[in-house]
Amino acid sequence: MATQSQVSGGLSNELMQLEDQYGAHNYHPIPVVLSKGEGVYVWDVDGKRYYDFLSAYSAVNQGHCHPHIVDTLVNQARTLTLTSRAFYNDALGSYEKMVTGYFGFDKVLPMNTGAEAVETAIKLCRKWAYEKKGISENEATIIVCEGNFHGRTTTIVSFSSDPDAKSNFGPYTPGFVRIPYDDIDALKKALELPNIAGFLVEPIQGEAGVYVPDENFLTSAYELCKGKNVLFIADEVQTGIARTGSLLAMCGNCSCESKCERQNTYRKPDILILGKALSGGVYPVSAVLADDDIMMVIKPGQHGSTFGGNPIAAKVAVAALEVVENENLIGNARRLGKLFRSEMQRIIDKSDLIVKVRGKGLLNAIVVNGSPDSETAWNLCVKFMENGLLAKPTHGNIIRFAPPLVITEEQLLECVEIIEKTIQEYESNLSK
Ligand code: IF1
Repeated sequence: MATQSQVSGGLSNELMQLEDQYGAHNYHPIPVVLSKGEGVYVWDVDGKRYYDFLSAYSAVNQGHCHPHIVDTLVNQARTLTLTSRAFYNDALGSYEKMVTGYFGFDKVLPMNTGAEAVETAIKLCRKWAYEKKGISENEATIIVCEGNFHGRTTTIVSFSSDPDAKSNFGPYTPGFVRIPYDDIDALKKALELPNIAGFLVEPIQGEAGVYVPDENFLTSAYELCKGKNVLFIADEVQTGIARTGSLLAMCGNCSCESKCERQNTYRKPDILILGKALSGGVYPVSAVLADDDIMMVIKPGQHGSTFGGNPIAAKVAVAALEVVENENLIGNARRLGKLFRSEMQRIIDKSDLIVKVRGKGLLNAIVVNGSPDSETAWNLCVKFMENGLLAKPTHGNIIRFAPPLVITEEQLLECVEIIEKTIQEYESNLSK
């Protein structure tokens, strides 16, 4: 007689096989089939509970299925879902007022996915360059960084340095120049090139492996761009919305009480790109924010999207930001991030398997000893899964840890225990 776990284990396998047979193979997921989420927890089809230490790549900062956000979604879904922008709707204007006030910009252009928002920012920057800066048409160049991840559209992968993201998707969109990340001299040199319109940068490089730049990089880069009348474009799709212990990794123009300790180093980007946790992970919502002298170069009919700025997105985004504010996710991410990194360092100091921890707020990563193409990081994540914690390697030997920002200290320390136990078990098996 098959046991419940064998039966449900069969259910997991059956569901994984469905995806394998009928879905494109554009992902290689950790072998777990999730069916429920609440706060920091997710459950698989067998009813086993896990800590979610990926948060859907920082889209679920507010915790899975946050009641305030889900109730807002359901209520609006029962009222009015989509009008297109051919007409006004009664949710968009108040959302636009709230989000521009919250981040300190004149205007917002609402989109859906992060990549759409990045594409919007590129178009905005180019149009501003031709119509305001006077760069000759079709000559605008945008500086980007090695190791960048800004999405997966053809234009965005055109300037990727990752062969997996880029190869065989050509011909590529011209108009981009790549410099090493966190390299002020390289930026200074690139700014001397002709027709430079903008500098597109992640304040912390997430996918590359949670690379936190030198503490003066963003401020110095901002000042250099200002001096050359080049737009500073901050991609905060992954680092924004309290994830790094500030409202923005750019030391956000916090409207929150708990001013970030880097507040005085804040430089307001010319164009700010948000996504992911702007909806708390319940609906695709992204946004591009800028002041009028930039945003108003786009005239009616020159850009848009069917779902951009729909009533559900507008209401959900307001609710998601209310949760950030009311539950002090900025302060929680900052405080528990420091605790997490110190606990990881304690583990590193007595481990040969893990060599480094880095990050800011609750966007962190550990570096596994060994070559980037070893299976160790993947195998360790499978062991984490068996011990009740879900995480996934970014590139090769780097494991990103990004729990929902609603995590408590007690829950975080329980996760540290799971991580420590798993590493110890893994190392002892290696030594056998
Ligand atoms: C995948 C990575 C993370 C982003 C930044 C724009 C976008 C993303 C800084 C585009 C999206 C997602 C995409 C998702 C996995 C995840 C990811 F591993 F791909 F690189 F987070 F690091 N800017 N990142 O991180 O936003 O269009 O996806 O809404 O493609 O596998 P999107």
